[in-house]
Amino acid sequence: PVERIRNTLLKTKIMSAEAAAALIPTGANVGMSGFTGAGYPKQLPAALAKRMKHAHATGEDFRIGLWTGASTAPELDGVLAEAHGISMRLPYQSDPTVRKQINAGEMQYTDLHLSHVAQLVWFGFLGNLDIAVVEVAGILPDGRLIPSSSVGNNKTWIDQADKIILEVNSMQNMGLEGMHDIYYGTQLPPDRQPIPLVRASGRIGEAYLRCDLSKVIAVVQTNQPDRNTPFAEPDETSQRIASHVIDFLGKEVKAGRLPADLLPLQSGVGNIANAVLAGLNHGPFEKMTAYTEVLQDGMLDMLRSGKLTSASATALSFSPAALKEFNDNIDFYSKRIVLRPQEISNHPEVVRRLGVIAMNAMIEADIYGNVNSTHIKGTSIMNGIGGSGDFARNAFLSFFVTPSTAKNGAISCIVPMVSHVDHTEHDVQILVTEQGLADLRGLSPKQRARLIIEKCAHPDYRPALTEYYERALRESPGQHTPHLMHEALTWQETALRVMETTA
Ligand code: 0RQ
Repeated sequence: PVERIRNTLLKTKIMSAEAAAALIPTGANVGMSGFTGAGYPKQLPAALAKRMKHAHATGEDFRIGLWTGASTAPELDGVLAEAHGISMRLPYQSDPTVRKQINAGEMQYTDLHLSHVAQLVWFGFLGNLDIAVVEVAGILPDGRLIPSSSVGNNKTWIDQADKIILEVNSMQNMGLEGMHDIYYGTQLPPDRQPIPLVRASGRIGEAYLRCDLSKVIAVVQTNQPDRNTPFAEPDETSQRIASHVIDFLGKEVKAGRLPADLLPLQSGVGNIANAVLAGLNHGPFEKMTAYTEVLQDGMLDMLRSGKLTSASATALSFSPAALKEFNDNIDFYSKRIVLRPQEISNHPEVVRRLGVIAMNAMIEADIYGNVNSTHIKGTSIMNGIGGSGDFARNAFLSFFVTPSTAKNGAISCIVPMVSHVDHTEHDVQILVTEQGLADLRGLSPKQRARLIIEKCAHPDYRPALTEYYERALRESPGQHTPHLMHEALTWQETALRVMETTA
């Protein structure tokens, strides 16, 4: 087998996960690697959770601030939450136990735009980063690190943390070497310079993470795969949403507003996103590119078929079948994929320069085009804003997609007023449900309302939404964004009762 740890000093730091976990004190802020189930440490968190449980059993408090790239996996978020060991979580999560503890008020959660996290740490706005725990694929003789299946915030964790623990995962393909582009040109204001990336596939950095070896306190060896959750085959709803999006893009090309090979694609995670990508893979557009956050199965298929010539992302999040395809053909894919730090993959400056086509999922939208991506009925978090805001505000075209109803039709995803706003009407250009597509570009609030109800709402809810809107037109004191303020959120209360009775 390939020798993964080739630096002599770091060889002397090899120890068990238990011994490394013993070096993390209670109250520490710990920056761990991991982005959408890729490249997270797999053994150290379990050993740390064991220590936490032991401390709690003897009446001691033992909790850490846990910072990551984005969501991780049961072996990280899951075990630490089960041990009641996370006091503060940021910036994005999707773990059921974490979510439960946040919504029960036991865990603090700071939901941040993913492109912001690194700079907030550099600015000193989040407090001191005590320890970095980062999975890598290998260590070069000179101590530089071969990044793993995600980059996320690892550059910042390694640069900013007082101490570093490395998990070297021999399950990660050594063919990952060279696929990364770690940009070291970011400065702090007032000395910032333009980020010199002018093509989605461009390279502006280095293939390795630099590492101050004197900060490394432990090296742990693991041999475990990433989370790799399978995808469901796109259902009819997802396919209908996908076909509305693809028809729209075709019309934009015809109208001369988009080039025939489109502009770099960004797509959120989940089954609708995959259905759109599957649709594009069989659609009319050729030689597309991607400038996205997470590279999922759909984009891998498009690279394979040649529809997509290159893809830039910060993480690889594959099903087991796609991972096998990736590993078996890594030489092919490594020429076409660039993995970057999330501050670059999601950077507003770059997203705006490249003219990215952004497609993200939502929980609900209101009749004026405000979008809620994060909250259930205003008070409970689902996952977080992730990168959706980084892309939506700065994109060339910004789509938000959802089925028109949730909970088997019992709840309308188009409502008079959203219960929480992540993307304001100013950042939302195109809303799509299986019912249809509302192109909101250039429209006033009142023009938007008519179109959203007509094109996106489910027929079962259209009459009630129309009735609300028409009464608002008659009774609202302001006629720019007509609302009945005492009534606008009653749809949320009704939905909450539906959810309570069906739970
Ligand atoms: O709940 O599983 O308990 O039934 O919300 O909804 O339809 O399964 O959709 O998994 O694609 O998630 C917006 C949450 C959609 C996701 C969101 C309930 C529904 C279900 C999930 P159950 P679906 P998805 C790049 C970009 C923000 C981050 C982002 C997300 C659950 O896409 O987190 O965009 N996005 N990042 O039943 C009550 C409604 C509801 C509702 C849905 N109106 N009322 N419940 N649900 N609509 C990626 C990253 O940044 C990492």
